[in-house]
Amino acid sequence: MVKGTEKKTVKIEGMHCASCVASVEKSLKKVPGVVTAVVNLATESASVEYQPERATGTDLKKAVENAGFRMVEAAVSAGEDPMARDDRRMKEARRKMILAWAVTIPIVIWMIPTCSLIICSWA
Ligand SMILES: [Cu+2]
Repeated sequence: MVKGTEKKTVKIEGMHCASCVASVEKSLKKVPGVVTAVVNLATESASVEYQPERATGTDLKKAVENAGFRMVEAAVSAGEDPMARDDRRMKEARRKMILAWAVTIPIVIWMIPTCSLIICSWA
């Protein structure tokens, strides 16, 4: 991965075969700033790694259109890579754990003297 690049997955419409895939890839790779472009026919998507200061989403879109296809801005946005998603999930889990402890600890603290008091009064 080249430093300072961004990865984007976009949906490509209108591809039918391997030669369509090849022409989309070729066209995307010709865009200045695009480092790699991998097109997947089965999912009708393209993973593009590019330098955001040199290539924009519009450039990519134009390249796809020049090849004779349509590019749809995918639901998978640039910021939502799997790593970020995992990180968010972990923070959420940690928050839940802290909340659980915040509820449990006072109960435990309250229980200890109460328990020992009862046991003591029985003894
Ligand atoms: Cu084709």
